Amino acid sequence: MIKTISTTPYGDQKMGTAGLRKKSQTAMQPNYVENFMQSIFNTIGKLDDKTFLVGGDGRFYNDIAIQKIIKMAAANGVKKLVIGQNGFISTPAGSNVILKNKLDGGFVLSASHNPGGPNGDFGIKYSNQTGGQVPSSVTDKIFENTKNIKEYKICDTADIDLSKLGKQQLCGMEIEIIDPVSGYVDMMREIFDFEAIKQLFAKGFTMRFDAMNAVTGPYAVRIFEELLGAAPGSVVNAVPLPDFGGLHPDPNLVYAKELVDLMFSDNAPDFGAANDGDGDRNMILGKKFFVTPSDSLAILTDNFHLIPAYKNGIYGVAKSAATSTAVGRVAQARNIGYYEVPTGWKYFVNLMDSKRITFCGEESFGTGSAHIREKDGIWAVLFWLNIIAATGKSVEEITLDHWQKYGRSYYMRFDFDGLDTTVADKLMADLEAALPKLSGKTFNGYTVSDAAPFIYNDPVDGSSTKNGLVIKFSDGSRIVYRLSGTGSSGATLRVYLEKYEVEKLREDPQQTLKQILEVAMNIAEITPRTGKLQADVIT
Ligand code: G16
Repeated sequence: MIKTISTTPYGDQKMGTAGLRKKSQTAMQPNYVENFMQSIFNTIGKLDDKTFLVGGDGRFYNDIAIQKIIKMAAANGVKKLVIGQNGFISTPAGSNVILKNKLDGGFVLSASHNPGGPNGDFGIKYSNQTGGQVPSSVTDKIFENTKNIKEYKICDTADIDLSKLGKQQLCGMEIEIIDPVSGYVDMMREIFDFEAIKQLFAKGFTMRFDAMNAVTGPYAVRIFEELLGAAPGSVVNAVPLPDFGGLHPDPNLVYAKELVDLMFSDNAPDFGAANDGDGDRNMILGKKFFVTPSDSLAILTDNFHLIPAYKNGIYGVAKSAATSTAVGRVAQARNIGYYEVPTGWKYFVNLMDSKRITFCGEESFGTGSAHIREKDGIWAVLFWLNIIAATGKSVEEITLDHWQKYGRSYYMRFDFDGLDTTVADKLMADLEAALPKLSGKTFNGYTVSDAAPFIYNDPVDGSSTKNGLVIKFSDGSRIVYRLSGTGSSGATLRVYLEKYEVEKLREDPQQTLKQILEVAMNIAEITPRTGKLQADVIT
């Protein structure tokens, strides 16, 4: 039943910030998924003692791609696959399955927060035994393999029934279908004070969780409504759909519009949250109040002692370079380790494995801890609920307390989408070349104190990574420029702005950052080079 099929390479199968992300139509080309998966199997080498996880966020084409992966794994001699029932698993739940069961890695089929459907995006995230996504040294080898691939192996059988829990066999490979929700729920119960949160809801606390028709719906209904007692209907858009019901499952102020409109209305519940397509991102809202992901990381870190799993202490904390410096002030005050890494959760994995950090987070709506090796949307929501239950304070009060204690980093991200890749690459290259000449110069009253590419030297494996360009000003303000690594076509220029204030704590961020935005646009010549007068998406 095992067949070897001839194929020809595609030249575009390089993984980005988090796995392979492509237009669904690209991924549906003949042998596209097969070439990519065979290249991974070729790169791993010996497979007869390996067990992998397979699952995904339920998006369009996952059902077909998962069957291909199962049949190819069997034909390549993989020992066993552990598969989420009906092909579903969230990215954090998948990381937990890999770690708890000591698997050799896994494949989560998701393009994360990107839209789904025939005209949306498809993706594959590949993790190793750490439960985190493989480092660039491995993705580089896989890419090389994709460029030379000549054949792939597949077990020529009917599709596997993924609805029945339990074990079956395929071409000599063992398959185990698992419930994707229960193990994750057990882990959350071990970390947080479910009793305290239950009492909070029993006293009439209200919440709205928007699952955005993506993978977290079943997890959220089970945890928030069934176990913690949030009112039925608190979780909305709770049924995962292949096209996310037309939603763009990116939990931010722009795309989670329905939730944002409710939370800024007079009918707002006490607490609002959303997760993304595969459940690793989160957005936190209070009544008429938004918490930036950078502030959220700082606030969670400062309140670690309120959470049962962390109350005896944490190792340290890390953020991506583009994320605001708010958490750095907490790390200093708490005297814990503090690290800055390139954008991409995979860069946190060595720091967690070597017990240098417990918490980490990014401006791109990701927060997490060393309980797994991926960011974790529901974990962040539970962390906030646990703080609220322990302090009796609202989201706004908790955040204000934090700013009063540490000052506030006004922070926003401006995305210039759909750029020609040549134009975007040249903009970045020219800007990098110009950085050395910027030091000491003053723009709109802001004097440059330092301007350089961000370079990360991993303290564990010694690898060095360059990602983004950072301009620092003498008052502590910063501009960071980088190109997104998660798009499926063209280029997106991200411009991250930050200004630190200790007294003016309740200003409008857009007003506060207006002048630095002008500086950022001018220094990088964004309008003349791209034709864009303003950003397409502001978060
Ligand atoms: C991925 C990575 C994150 C990164 C984000 C944005 O998230 O795991 O670490 O911050 O992409 O990357 P970029 O700015 O390159 O688009 P996800 O949720 O898409 O897997």
